[in-house]
Amino acid sequence: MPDPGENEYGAASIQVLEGLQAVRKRPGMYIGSTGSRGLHHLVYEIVDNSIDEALAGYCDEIQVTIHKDNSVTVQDDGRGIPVDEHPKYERSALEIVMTVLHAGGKFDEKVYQVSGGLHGVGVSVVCALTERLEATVSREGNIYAQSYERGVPEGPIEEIGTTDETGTKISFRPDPEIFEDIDFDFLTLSTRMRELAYLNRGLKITLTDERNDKQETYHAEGGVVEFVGWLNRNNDPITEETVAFIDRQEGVEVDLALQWTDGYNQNVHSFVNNINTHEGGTHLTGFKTALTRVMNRYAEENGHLDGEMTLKGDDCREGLTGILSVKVPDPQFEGQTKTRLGNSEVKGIVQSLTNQYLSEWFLEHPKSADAIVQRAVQAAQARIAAKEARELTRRKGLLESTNLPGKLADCSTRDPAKSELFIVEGDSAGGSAKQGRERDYQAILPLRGKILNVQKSRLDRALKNNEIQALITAIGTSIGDEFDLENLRYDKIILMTDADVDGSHIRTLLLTFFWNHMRPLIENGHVYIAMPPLYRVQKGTKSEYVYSEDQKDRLVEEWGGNTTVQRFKGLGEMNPEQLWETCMDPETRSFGLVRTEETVQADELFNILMGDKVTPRREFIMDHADEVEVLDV
Ligand code: 28G
Repeated sequence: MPDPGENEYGAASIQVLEGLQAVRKRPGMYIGSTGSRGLHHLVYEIVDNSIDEALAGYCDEIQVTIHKDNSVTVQDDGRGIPVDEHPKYERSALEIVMTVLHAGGKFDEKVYQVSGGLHGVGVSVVCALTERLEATVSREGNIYAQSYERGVPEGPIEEIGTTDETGTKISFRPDPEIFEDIDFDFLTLSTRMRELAYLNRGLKITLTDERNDKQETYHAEGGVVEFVGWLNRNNDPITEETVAFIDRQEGVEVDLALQWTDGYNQNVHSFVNNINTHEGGTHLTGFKTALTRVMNRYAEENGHLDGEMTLKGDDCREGLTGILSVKVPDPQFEGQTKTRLGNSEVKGIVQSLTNQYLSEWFLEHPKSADAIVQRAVQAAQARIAAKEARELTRRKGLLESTNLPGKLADCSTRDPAKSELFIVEGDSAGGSAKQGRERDYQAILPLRGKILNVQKSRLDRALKNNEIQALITAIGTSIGDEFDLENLRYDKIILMTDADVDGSHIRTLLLTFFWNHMRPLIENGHVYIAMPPLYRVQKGTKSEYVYSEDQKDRLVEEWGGNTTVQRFKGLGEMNPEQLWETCMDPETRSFGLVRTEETVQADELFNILMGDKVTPRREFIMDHADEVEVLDV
């Protein structure tokens, strides 16, 4: 062993080990978390490298495989990571990429740097956080391989065969010492792989799950146009054609596709260098400004506007499904989650290109343009009607928390940080919850029957619905533009519905309402789902609540004869004490937090669950029954 520090090799070794230690000691600093997000991020990080190779024009197929032991293999048909020896460090380029922190950034001249969010931390970070990683490179006629254990090479790079193909294959198993759980979720990975295929036209991505023999291939020659078509597959578009263009100005590539539907939601997603810019940014602002201007100009010139009326941005985007994907050489990401583009020059570029292409498209497709603009005019009329309805409601004081709904059993504390609101399905469960609760900090709002499906109606109608009014008043934040988290009256809002089909429908209706009109509640982690048990199994003095059929059968078998099984058909069948124990007592209750970081996935889900078409909904629920659960909690 050479004296560390004596030569470049020794110095480099120390640097590598220090880097490795740093990553393993504080993994969250590099991949965001050691939970499910961080885990999936390992795959994204590796796939990003294949995508870079595709963007460089050398790779057109990526295969991702989840193996039975939760190891994952990613394979591409690019040029293969270089393997030549670095003269100074006496090791291969492959080894440097795999073991030196940020090696990528230093000597890489990527066309599009991915420095946003957590992306682009480098393969070495993944290597350090895996139990074992195997890299196989095919290039210049040979196959090379090297393996690493928790980031440390098991041996030197070896030539293991010959080939006439080129590419890179990386297999790894996440380190269970680092991650809370190493189970990969097919829906999470497939959503991202599909998105990547749509964002990088022509690229073929295959995702295989060997745990249950699932396989999906994503390949879109039409790019974002097909993305929009896919997002709208369960909607009714008002025009057959999709508005689309792709162009580049001052090194910035802009790729846009738009299609309006007869629904009421905006479903526009923006991306920078393949990263979903959840918080928007200059590119989105440029697009929105141009869209509003072009539509107003067209409406004006073609006599669609009465009197003083102008179309606001939201009018123009009602029912719009769109993808804006830009590629920026040196992106500046800002915002809480580093998903807002800050580069000021991008605004003008997107605005001028959108302006130019959209105006042209409207001229060439007058029928479609008329339909699109008339739709926006209707939205503007409805907006004005909704404003009047809201003012009326406000005059009556219906949305103010000074006018709390009669059926709310409020808690006594006035400290929102300590308060919890249980939204309970049905009066009978509401009664039990009122008896069982800790009235000091727990409030109960019983809801009767089903609330209005807000996905199918505009806000003016929603506001006339009693259950919705009660909900808004009790929560205190108001809705939409007037939403203010400061006025939130409860830190935790807990949806407590029956563990059956109706219960899950009501839960989804409530979630849809929150998603559409009080989104920050979900984004800031204030919404929870109570998980009531299905059975209570008892033998003598011992008893246990169980949450599935399987679990019940197992327990009955394990405990043997003389067990009694109580089945809860709904919350209403639990007595106050049982309800307290299972759903309300902070010491014993089981909850799921509603999280929706994947907004494409979330919009999609709400759309399918609450939209007009019944068949896709049924199919979706059947196909993804367990994932709907996972997504909900
Ligand atoms: C399968 C899982 C993940 C990759 C490549 C290809 C090259 C490369 C990767 O270069 C940086 C830049 C040039 C030395 C580049 C091959 C140029 C020529 C590449 C991947 C350092 C690394 N030939 N494919 N990196 N080079 N696929 N897939 O990681 O100077 S990473």
